[in-house]
Amino acid sequence: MRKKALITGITGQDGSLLAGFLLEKGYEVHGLRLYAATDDSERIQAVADNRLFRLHYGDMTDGGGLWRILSEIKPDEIYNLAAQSHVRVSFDAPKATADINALGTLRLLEAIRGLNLNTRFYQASSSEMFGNAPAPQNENTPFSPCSPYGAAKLYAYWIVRNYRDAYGIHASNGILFNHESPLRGEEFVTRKIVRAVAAIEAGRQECLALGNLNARRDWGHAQDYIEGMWLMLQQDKPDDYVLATGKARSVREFVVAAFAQTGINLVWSGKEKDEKGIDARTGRVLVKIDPDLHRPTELHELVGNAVKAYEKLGWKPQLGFRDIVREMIDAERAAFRSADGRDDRAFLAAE
Ligand code: NAP
Ligand code: G4F
Repeated sequence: MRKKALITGITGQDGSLLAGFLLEKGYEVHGLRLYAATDDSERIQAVADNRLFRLHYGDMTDGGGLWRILSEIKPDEIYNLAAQSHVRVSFDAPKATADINALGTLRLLEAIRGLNLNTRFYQASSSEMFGNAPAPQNENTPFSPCSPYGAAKLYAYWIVRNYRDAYGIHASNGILFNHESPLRGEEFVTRKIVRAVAAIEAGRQECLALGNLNARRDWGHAQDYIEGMWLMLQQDKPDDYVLATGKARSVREFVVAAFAQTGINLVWSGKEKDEKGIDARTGRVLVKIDPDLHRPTELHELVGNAVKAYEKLGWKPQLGFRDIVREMIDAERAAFRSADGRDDRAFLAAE
């Protein structure tokens, strides 16, 4: 019997990669797609024509719509990836973030319960839930979120555990640390950096404006993490797992590594808001600080311990920091070289 999966957040980085992964495994893949007046299906172009792929308009804030879609599809597996996923934006839109990320998860679980579906459920939980708990963080680290995004994700995490215990639903939390790819949203720091570096190299941008250079993140590759999500739903028993590489780098290190890919040796001068990243050869200022890009509360260091995922799922990340930077920079440089019209895009330094 062919398995059916429903992916919420299908147009996002992880949703689009997971769709390709599951189609390769022979799944029938359904995607929940938020209506957008401007076409946002670029990431799913590669799978759009597959006869086993189907899109459904829906919104995580619309419980009736989710109920109807689940009753039509009756999926074997649901991957709940839809979210307002930008931490900085969650400070500006805390209620919408909670409605989508926290209550949206509850709406899906309620539909599974109410329809009495035999569906396995994956929840995209986040290392942001740990806040500034001492690193390294694992499944037993106490949570202390320091953003509206983290708090909303923590509600979703606990409601998944509660529905698992109370109603026997096969529901698992993947507590994923930052993971990147060329498909990463343009507002996240890694993609913003590589886009700017390629644009500066092509003479299309003067300078890159950033917020906190000293924040440290455990950056893995999204393709590795997609497989981890799937493995969680193939287990006999539901559980919660951290997926991470175990190594953290600062935003500053990411910037230096990205410029190095284009042959630029970046050196730093000045302090705090006056700090600048300078091309050692030409003296040109390539990076400056924009205090508006700082967050009201910052999460300083995330480093995950994924031993449980290794021992129970056999999961181990294959790609490391250098691979990620290289692949992301190569993709941006290729976009400039290609004559597909992408080179007229605006490179805005806003977050
Ligand atoms: P992403 O690229 O921002 O994708 C989020 C998806 O959610 C998009 O398809 C978006 O649609 C959709 N969405 C937003 N609001 C919605 C709504 N009201 N109803 C239905 N869909 C809605 O995020 P990602 O990086 O792929 O991450 C996937 C999930 O993992 C998210 O839940 C994120 O919070 C979580 N996570 C990510 C990371 C990471 O490092 N990437 C780490 C831990 C956890 P539009 O494109 O139309 O806006
Ligand atoms: O790339 P970021 O926006 O990712 P952040 O906040 O870590 O969140 C991502 O990872 C979470 C998992 O830990 C996910 F749950 C979440 O959905 C998302 O995918 O920022 C990374 C760091 C932050 O410390 C931020 O303050 O980079 C710092 N930063 C410095 N300048 C910047 C900028 N971040 C952004 N987005 N833009 C800047 O200009």
